[in-house]
Amino acid sequence: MTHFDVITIFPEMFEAVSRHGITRKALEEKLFEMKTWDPRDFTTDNYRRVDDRPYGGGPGMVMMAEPLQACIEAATSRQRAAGVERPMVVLMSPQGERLDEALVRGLAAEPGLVLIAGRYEGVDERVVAKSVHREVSIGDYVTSGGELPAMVLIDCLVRRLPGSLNDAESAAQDSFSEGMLDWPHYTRPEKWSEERVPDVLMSGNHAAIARWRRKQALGRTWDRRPDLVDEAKLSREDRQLLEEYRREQQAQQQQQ
Ligand code: 9D3
Repeated sequence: MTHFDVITIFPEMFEAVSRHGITRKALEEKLFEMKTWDPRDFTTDNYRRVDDRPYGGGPGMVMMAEPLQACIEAATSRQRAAGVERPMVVLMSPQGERLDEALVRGLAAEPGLVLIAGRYEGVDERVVAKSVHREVSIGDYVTSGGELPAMVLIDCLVRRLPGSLNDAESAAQDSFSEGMLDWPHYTRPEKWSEERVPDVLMSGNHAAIARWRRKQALGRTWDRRPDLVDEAKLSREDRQLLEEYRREQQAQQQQQ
């Protein structure tokens, strides 16, 4: 069981995780648990303030230390009570380490995560120094808060939990194509808008289908994301497939 405690002033947003799809099913099957904590519930003033102006001036607001710290402590206490000895506190932040599958794998080894999803310009740095173990960004673009990034991380972690995908094959396939883009997919009808499904997929020849798919995956990765392909590290078969893909592409372009 993985424990997620999420600190957010918009707990309803996390219904995107708890009420839909694979994550909903995994939650129902108790493969993980998720609890949200609202810093507003840890305020002591009449206005339930969680943000204030930045010292030094400038635009935007900063999440105040006190309610946030109280929230982190409540969340980590709950995790310890649930048997997580050292809950890892992760701040979702544009300044964080960029999320990729290697980082997902690393975080998947943690029995419990306390995720802080911030709003405003940022959180008081003294809380970061005192209580945050890691900072994670989902990429070099700006979202309106840490909630969507936190949900991206939770989703990536939950789908890898054993029993999470209805299809054990999907997981095996993910590893077959690890570090590569997908091959093209087709379903019925066989002919649509004057376009037919590639013959090999209709052949029933499973070895030929697997070979074609791997060739397409390699070729498309090479075309679209050359940064993901280290040609020196490819097996002889894969180099052969990539070579075939390029020849076929050239032949096709000459036809047009
Ligand atoms: C120049 C100041 N901005 C930093 C890029 C301020 C700012 C904008 C947006 C501060 C926080 C946010 C809200 N986003 C996140 O908290 C966030 C985020 C993101 O914007 N992109 C990618 N990953 C993440 S993780 C958290």
